[in-house]
Amino acid sequence: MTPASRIYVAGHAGLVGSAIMRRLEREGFTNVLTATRRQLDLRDQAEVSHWFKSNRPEYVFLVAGTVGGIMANSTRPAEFIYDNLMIHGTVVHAAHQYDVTKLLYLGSSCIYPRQATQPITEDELLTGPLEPTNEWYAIAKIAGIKLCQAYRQQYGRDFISAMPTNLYGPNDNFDLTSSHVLPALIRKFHDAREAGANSVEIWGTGSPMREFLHVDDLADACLHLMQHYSEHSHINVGTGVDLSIRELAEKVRDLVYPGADLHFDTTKPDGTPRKVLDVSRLRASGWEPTIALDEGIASTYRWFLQQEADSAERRGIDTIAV
Ligand code: GFB
Repeated sequence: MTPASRIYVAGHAGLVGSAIMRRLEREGFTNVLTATRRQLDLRDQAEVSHWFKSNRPEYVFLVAGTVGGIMANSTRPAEFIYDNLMIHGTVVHAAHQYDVTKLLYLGSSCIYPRQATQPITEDELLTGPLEPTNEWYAIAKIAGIKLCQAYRQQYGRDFISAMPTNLYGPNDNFDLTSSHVLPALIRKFHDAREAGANSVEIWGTGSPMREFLHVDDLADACLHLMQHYSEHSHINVGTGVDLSIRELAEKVRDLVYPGADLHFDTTKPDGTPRKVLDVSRLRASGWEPTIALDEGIASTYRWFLQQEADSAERRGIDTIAV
């Protein structure tokens, strides 16, 4: 990639896409292409092919999709499988039709079997049954990997896949019905503090183990892989370090609302018991994360507070205008 390369970020407004946009801007890339949902329905091959024909991107970050936490995944299976299958198919196919130089597709660590050997190496893919709470999303994400490999094999395309662990950071979704655990915990402890509540409800038993990567680290890894990785196999992106949901909740509690009690709601699902990635292949390629979890949670909470303040200010202005 050169500073003038035409780079398309599919999904630029999301958690990952917005982090890639910040990173590209910081690096001085001047020709970054985006399209809003209203301008381009990524599930529609005719629209996507037309957009590629008109805009001719040379590099594509395919980070668009319908995403969400354990509850959204288990209650909206049709959206999760259909939207993601279609988006992966249309964008990969158009990238081939219009001769994209390189495409980076982003999957998810939920592609691996529920009982995968930990830490999970790339070779664990398709070695056992998936976790039921996210199998629809996982099937679509696995199809995305296979699409890249098929176009690579049949047409010699430089399409690569990266599998990130659980992500968090600015622009995350803090809506409790659809969010992942980390933004949900920030929202819950914050709201409990505002309401003066004594305890906060945590879903499940608190024993599942998860690994968390700050999205700015992920964006950095994506640029690194776009520039230095060109293999048939997908590659894991994470820290290689995990902690229990209870430990995570305690961290967020200590930062946001010290003294609050944790109440575990065991009627809610735990999901996969453990999901920590083996990141030796990524490390061997010369990349390491730099944002420690405590620091990342603190900066994400500062971002969240700023959003809350901005939206309160907007509501105030609206009230005056009315
Ligand atoms: O982040 P999360 O929704 O997704 O949940 P997964 C992680 C763990 O946190 C689960 C627990 O054991 C949840 O039960 N948890 C505790 C909570 N309190 C909460 C809460 O208030 N909200 C949420 N959301 N969780 C996702 C997949 O799995 O991982 C996606 O569903 C995707 O497909 C993503 O792959 C990376 O880690 O279980």
